[in-house]
Amino acid sequence: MNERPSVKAARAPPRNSSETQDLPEQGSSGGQDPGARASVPGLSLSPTGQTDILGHMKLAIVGLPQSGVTTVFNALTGRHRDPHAYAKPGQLNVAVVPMPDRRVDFLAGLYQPKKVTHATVEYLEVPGIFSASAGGATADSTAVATVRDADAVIKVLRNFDSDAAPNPRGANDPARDLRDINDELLMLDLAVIEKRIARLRKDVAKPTPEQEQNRIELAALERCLAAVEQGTSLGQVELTDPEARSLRGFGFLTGKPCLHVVNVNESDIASPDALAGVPPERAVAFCAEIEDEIEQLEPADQAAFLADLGIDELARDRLIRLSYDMLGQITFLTHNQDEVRAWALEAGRTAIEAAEQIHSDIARGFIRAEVIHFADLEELGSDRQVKARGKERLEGKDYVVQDGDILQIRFHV
Ligand SMILES: Nc1nc2c(ncn2[C@@H]2O[C@H](COP(=O)(O)OP(=O)(O)OP(=O)(O)O)[C@@H](O)[C@H]2O)c(=O)[nH]1
Ligand SMILES: [Mg+2]
Repeated sequence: MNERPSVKAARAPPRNSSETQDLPEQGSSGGQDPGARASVPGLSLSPTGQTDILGHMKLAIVGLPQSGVTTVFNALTGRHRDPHAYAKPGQLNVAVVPMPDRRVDFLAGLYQPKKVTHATVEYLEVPGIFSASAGGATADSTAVATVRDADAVIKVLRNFDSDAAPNPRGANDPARDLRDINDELLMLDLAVIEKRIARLRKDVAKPTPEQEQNRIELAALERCLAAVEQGTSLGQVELTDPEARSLRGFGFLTGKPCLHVVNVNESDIASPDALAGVPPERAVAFCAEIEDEIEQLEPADQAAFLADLGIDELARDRLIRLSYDMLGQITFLTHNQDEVRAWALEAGRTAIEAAEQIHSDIARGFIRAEVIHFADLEELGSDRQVKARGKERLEGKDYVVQDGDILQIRFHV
């Protein structure tokens, strides 16, 4: 039996209804064909053998017991304001949240559409992967499968004090916790690698149609095994394209990009020591209680409040932005009289791929893309001005879409 989850299963069609309805372009009808997303031409692989991100990013939130996983999930998703939706202990929780984007707000103000749709991010709260003592993977298989299916992992690291909820590990030490989490993830990957290698070593000797493929996979896995045995995460293993492809279905936990949320006391939120030794490039100091207070303020008051605390951005927003950057996602925009909409797209994708994201009919009948950059529209104030200054461009199928492009795709079906 093949233990690997299939690539298809790793990328189910989007779950939120707003992604499956309402074309943002004129002249077509019917809902989106979710299957069409799988047929985007020119799919590329990330070096870690991840599947491609079509639709929105899925971010799995994990952490040691009592590190604040549930609190962070609730703050990121606004769940705590709905008592019926409150995440229960031990429960896998999923929420799709809109990605804040001032460009969408600007376009909505300008065009006054009936509907405004932000790009989205999916957060998955994954409880119970790690034991309190670390060292032994006690993971339940559903939780692990959920992380394998995610595009990236958010690791919650405890750095807050609470008499009511003392740290089960004694003193706070987020850098230690991160090491222990990574060790457990390595153990989980190791188990999968060893099992599969044992199988492949038998299969590779057989002259089957899969023999060549088995050889490639075995070579890749042996390199992975060596890395894991040295404590190196699989994201750092160099693989050829065919090797990476052969591994993409495994969803290796240490092969996934990750971000670190250091859950801090309110008084430490702007402290230079807040991250306590966790590498800063991919880390966010987070205090769920303040996040919540600020989110409920008017936008104008939010800025003042943040400045008061000595920070310039909500941790929630920074986290989404970091996730976008880390996963190489950009945003393009569309509008018509009905809807202004932001779409996430992998950097380097072309106009025809953006069209495919919108609707397969639009891609099929693609004639050209009329492109205005958001910065030009913002500066000049109207489409008419942008066109009068010659800043609108006509682009073909192979045009590489840029972050902030506003696309009108002309198509014929
Ligand atoms: N003071 C303070 N308490 C917090 C903070 N974050 C979480 N807590 C408290 O710490 C306890 C654990 O938080 P949870 O969010 O339930 O942590 P968890 O990781 O989901 O815990 P388990 O799922 O039970 O392992 C709760 O009592 C929270 O109220 C924080 O930033 N500051
Ligand atoms: Mg919890």
